[in-house]
Amino acid sequence: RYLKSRSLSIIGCPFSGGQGRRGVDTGPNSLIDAGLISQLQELSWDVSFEGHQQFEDINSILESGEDKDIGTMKNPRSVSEVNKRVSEVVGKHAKEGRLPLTLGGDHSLALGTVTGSLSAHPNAALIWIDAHADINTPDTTPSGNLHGCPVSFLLGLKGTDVEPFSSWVPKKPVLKADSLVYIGLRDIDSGERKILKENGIKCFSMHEVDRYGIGKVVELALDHVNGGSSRERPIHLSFDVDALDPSVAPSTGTPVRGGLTFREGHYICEALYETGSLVAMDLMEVNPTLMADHAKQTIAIGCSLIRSALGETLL
Ligand code: 4U7
Ligand code: MN
Ligand code: MN
Ligand code: MN
Repeated sequence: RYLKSRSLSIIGCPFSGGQGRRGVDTGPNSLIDAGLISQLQELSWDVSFEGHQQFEDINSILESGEDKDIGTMKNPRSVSEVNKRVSEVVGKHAKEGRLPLTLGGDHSLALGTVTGSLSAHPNAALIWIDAHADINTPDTTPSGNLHGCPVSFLLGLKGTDVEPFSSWVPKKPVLKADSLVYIGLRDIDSGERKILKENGIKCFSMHEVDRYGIGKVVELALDHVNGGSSRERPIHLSFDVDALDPSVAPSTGTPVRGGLTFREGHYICEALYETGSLVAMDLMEVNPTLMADHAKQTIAIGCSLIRSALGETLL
């Protein structure tokens, strides 16, 4: 509906500066090595992949220790610069009518991906699948890790108008609070809980998944962003693999027990494909160096979630 044809661009983002554990920067290449490109071609997508983003210059600043904290924020210059570039490349592909599929990398990258896709589809809604809300501001973050903060920047919340981000993040908020919906939450910080309440943000935590079942939850989530009527609004799907239970996807930096099952995760992706309105997808936080005995399993699940969101059917 919003894409020129069945075409997508893979944007590999080998970056880990939004959090403290090395290895998540190898996620994108692991997904490519596992055969993601040919798997998507088999689903009759025209896949373009021009190699991973080159963040060597930024990553060397990161490693040199020169990127000193600004207030609470860790690695602020690296995270800001990477996201600025990501927003440009995602925006470019989206404006060409292709679906940008971003492979992370840590979830701070979603500041760039969502800013980019919304520049092409200003009316898009954001569906955020995660154990965490990633809505801390520089004032509320308990860790200083910016992978816990991208949503607050997208909404332009108080405390996010800070350098170096303010030099490029649009002054007018990228997203309105009612255009966002979460599924899978189970680890929310107290500052985040307050933000979610004050802004009336729609959340389907694991409690709601248990109560209603995943089918109903996805239906309610789509109703929320579409105002109950049609299913036509463009959707950006940002999928943090830690939304899945750690027994299903162990190789990730911030695992939380009590997560989505294998099928619940895939169901969400299948249902979003069925809307015909998916315009962008992120698959984030795969860290093959953690629980390395299970890295293959986690990578394979990353690929299959993507396939489900891009039209793989069971029958
Ligand atoms: B992820 C946390 F305090 N909320 O801000 C924080 F619990 O992208 C975790 O969802 C953030 O993996 C997790 O550091 C970010 C913490
Ligand atoms: Mn998470
Ligand atoms: Mn996340
Ligand atoms: Mn994580």
